[in-house]
Amino acid sequence: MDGAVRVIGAPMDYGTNRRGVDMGPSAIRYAGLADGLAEAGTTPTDDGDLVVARAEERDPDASPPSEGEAKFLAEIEDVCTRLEERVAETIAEGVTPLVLGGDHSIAIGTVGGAAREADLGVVWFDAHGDFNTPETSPSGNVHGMPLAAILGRGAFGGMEWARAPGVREESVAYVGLRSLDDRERVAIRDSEMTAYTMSDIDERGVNAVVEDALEVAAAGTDGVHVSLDLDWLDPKTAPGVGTPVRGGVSYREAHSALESVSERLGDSGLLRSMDVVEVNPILDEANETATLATELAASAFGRRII
Ligand code: 5AB
Ligand code: MN
Ligand code: MN
Ligand code: MN
Repeated sequence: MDGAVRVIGAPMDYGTNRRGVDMGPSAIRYAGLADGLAEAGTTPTDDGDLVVARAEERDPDASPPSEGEAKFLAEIEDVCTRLEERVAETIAEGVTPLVLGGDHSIAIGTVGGAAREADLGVVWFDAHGDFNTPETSPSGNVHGMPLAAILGRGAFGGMEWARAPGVREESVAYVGLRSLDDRERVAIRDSEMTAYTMSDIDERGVNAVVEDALEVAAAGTDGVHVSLDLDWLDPKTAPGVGTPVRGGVSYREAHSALESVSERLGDSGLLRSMDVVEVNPILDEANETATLATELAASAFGRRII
């Protein structure tokens, strides 16, 4: 893909209880991200990382979350609000933002920025639905809630910073779901989103499913945000994630899927933004998952073998 890509690191782990995803941006860069993006034909620049305080630096007097509350929500609001600004500025300059997580709650900021003054479609590559609300979450972890936040579900309906009015439910498509909580499953079924599960990939093959998901997200929108949670892949291929679920896509299927992204969106300029999240170097094996994240981002931006 021609064009400028700006890497933005969001080293945040407030949204999960497995510490270590805050090191994701470093690990992904170290795995050769800039070279991969250049090989894809883009002109990459690196905007560095957002400043995110470690959980240990948090005010010890702050009250812990109680039942039905999202953990670290004020901290996540602070980071996502700043990220949203950076993403919106980047797009306004005609540059495509590639945001490195961090846990998946950073997508609230990325999508918020990308959906500013635009109708945005979203393709969500994930084992999980990330559609819990503070009321339905079994864990209180906000990385299981970003899509509900973006769409203003439950308590998020009253949180201006979290909602992205430019995203309509019918423009959101999941690819590869295989782990949903009970109330989350009902909420997804009752929503206007399109949900392709691993069974759909088994039956139809990954390319057909991804084509359809991209069609859903691109129809009637100004561009598409691609959110890649590394736990979308099988844990044998991507071991460095905090919430692994077996039965995910293979190395080749993942590459093929992200190559479809660049084919369908890259040439037409419809890839508006992307985030790569949930890489946890503490749980990884020799930076394997970060390397995979790097390769998949390069595929999404158009890297080919020949
Ligand atoms: B991820 C779970 N549904 O809400 C919850 O990795 C897991 O961003 C969420 O997809 C996984 O805590 C969040 C049980
Ligand atoms: Mn996720
Ligand atoms: Mn996930
Ligand atoms: Mn917002």
